[in-house]
Amino acid sequence: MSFTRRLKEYARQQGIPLVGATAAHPFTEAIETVEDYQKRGLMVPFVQVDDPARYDPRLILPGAKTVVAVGLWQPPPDAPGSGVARFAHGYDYHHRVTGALEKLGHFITKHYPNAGWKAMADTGPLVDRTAAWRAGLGWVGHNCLLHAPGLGSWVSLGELVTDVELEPDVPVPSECHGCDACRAACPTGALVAPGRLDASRCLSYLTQTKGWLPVEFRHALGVRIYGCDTCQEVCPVNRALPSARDSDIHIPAGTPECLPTGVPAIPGPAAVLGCAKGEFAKLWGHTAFAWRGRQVLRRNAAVALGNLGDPAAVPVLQQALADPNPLIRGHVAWALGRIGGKAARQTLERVLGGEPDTRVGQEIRQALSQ
Ligand code: B12
Repeated sequence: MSFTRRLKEYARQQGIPLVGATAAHPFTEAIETVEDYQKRGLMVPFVQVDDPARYDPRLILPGAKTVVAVGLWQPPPDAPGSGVARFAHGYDYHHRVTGALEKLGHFITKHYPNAGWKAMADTGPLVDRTAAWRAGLGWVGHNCLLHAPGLGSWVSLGELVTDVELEPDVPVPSECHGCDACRAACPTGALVAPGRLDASRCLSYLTQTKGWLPVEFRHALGVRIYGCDTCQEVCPVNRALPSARDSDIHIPAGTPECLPTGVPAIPGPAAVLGCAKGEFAKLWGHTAFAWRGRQVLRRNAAVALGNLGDPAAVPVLQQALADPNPLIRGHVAWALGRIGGKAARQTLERVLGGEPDTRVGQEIRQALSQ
């Protein structure tokens, strides 16, 4: 058996459902995609698009010959409707995917003691979806997501760059027939063209970004606290997947990096908003949303409570209106305005005179005028 096949066999034994290899050539598809984004005036947030290492594995590891891409399954959440998107449930996928890749790296070292390798899962400069597509893990749909046969787009990606030469895989043919259900369902029309996302309108981006949420998107955010799955949930390829995949995915005991377990259930928005400083890291330090910090999540939770419109949330919002952070007070004021009713209104009127922050004052006045 060739070393490539042994490596793949080992990956499967370790509970890694998707693994493939591609030559460490420049990522021309990603370069073309980014150039098109720039032509359209669309930003790609959180990454440095002009970093040449994003598109060339040889700049990450001198003498690189192969990129090994892996994908880990994102099981359906234990707590559906929590407002947290599927990729962010359970243990942080950055650690799980990197852990899985490191296993493969050690396997390579065992057979080639002088081999060089570097593992990354959204933690290095490379474009993960291009690596996965080239390595034959799946095809890229109109919603920009990589869909793997049998698992759909519910996969977290990462790759390992190595100077060992492995047999390359070939890209799999696309099963996206351009129905555009994803583009039609996007609540803010962020999928401006097939495979092109205006991140500034994307609800996933908005839940992850710092600062004040633009008022025009607050309704559309609904109960989302972190991420958005709408363009994946409506995809007919994802919908055709069997609902429970556990029996199909071989995850042996002792491979915690391949299965998210043991993380406390994500509670509703009231608990997130009320979460004390010391509690946040204790409860959610292991998740993929912890990096964004407590205040952004609390801001989103305030908006979610407003959108739920349940007057039972007024007491928790009243309390948060005394928060030292103006960002929280401002979004809480918006939520109280959206819930409306006598108690919410009286609370807003009571705090208006004493509010020291101009922006929060504006939010309160706007909320009262609703
Ligand atoms: C920035 C970023 C975002 C931004 C912008 C997303 C965007 N569309 O560019 C925001 C915050 C909005 C975001 C949101 C989400 N993200 Co994000 N994000 C990233 C990040 C860090 C970089 C993406 C990037 O470089 N974009 C620029 C363009 C060039 O690259 P790309 O869109 O990733 O890939 C394109 C090219 O590779 C090209 N391409 C690939 N193969 C081919 C083949 C041919 C022939 C051609 C022509 C082109 C082509 O088309 C791809 C699709 O546009 C990656 C991690 C990483 N380091 O790569 C995660 C990543 C893309 N995100 C991921 C996830 C899960 C999400 C969300 C689903 C999270 C959620 N539930 O809320 C949403 C989905 C939004 C969407 N519809 O895309 C996963 C995707 C997994 C998958 N199955 O595809 C990644 C890979 C993280 C990971 N390691 O698992 N994300």
